[in-house]
Amino acid sequence: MKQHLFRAIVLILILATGLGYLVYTGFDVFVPRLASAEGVRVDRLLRFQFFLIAAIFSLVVGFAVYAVFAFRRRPGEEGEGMYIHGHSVLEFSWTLVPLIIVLGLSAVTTRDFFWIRRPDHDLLIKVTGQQFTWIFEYPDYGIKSTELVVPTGKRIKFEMRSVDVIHSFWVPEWRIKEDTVPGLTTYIYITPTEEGTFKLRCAELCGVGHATMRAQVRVVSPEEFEAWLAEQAPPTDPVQLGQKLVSQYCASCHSLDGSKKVGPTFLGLFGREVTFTDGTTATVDEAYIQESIRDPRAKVVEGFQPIMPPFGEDRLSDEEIDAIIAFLKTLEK
Ligand code: HEC
Ligand SMILES: [Cu+2]
Repeated sequence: MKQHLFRAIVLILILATGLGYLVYTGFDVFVPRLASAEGVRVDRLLRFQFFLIAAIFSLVVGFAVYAVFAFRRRPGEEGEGMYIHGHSVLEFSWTLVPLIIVLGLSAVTTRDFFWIRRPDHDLLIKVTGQQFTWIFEYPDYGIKSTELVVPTGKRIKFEMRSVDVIHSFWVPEWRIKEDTVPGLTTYIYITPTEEGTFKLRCAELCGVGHATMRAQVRVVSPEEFEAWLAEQAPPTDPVQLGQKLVSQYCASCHSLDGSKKVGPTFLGLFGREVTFTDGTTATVDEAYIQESIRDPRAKVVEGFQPIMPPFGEDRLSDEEIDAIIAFLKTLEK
């Protein structure tokens, strides 16, 4: 009996060492590189759990595999093996030990969770999820952008909204993910630690354009960030402003080159004859464009789904709509 136990334990130790080594070297291969201060806690927990899983897996599988070979039925053996009932020490320990492990893990996780979400920040960025783009607003600087540019070493509060369906804000290198939910304001805190270019992905299936709902994330030094802010002041020329707004709010569904996306192309829009789903027609003019933006469901263009979100005063001012119209007029065929 002692000899069996000894052999099984040796097998378990070998298995655990091998798996532990795999976790140790494989972590950086399978998990994207880490680029935020908050993510350090996430990785620490994850790594610890992987080691724990490797140890428990080795214990269970080690005994099982050993038993299959050591206690197999040999030629000439008859009948069934021995039945053993009740072993208080074993039963208490396999109940108590996992309980203590799980409670311990939840305590550490809770501590890290509240540390990651502690309410203090150096920079506020408002994120809007919209089918199928991301819009970033820097309220302290009066800037809106479709590219997310952030400085290293500053703790950023991302305040998130959705104008249509549920989306999810996810930069894998930052580790922390949060849904944007219509009617709710959600938030996360991130302190980027690594400069570079990353990809923000929508991690919630949100419609036909979900796969393209990405945004470029550029993490730069605080000095470069200041320089970027200075460049972002909104253009005063209406056509340029309109072009910028269209690329921010509309280009995910409307092309500028004649190709068909989720919505009709903007090329040659002004003056075009359109037919609606109810069979009526109209010629595109200022008033029609204005209405299409504020209340897209009023008239739905034939051959398209009525999925365009209405843009109220809170998202586009009358002046901004005028600028968009000024830009659309330049897109003649
Ligand atoms: C989620 C996708 C989506 C976004 C974002 C979007 N649209 Fe649309 N848009 C559509 C679809 C689909 C239609 C056609 C169906 C309809 O008429 O509602 C449409 C129709 C239109 C029309 C009528 C076109 C025609 O040929 O008569 C105009 C004008 C328009 N959109 C302007 C805009 C502007 C300006 C923006 C940005 C401020 C914008 N849209 C953002 C999907 C979108
Ligand atoms: Cu999405």
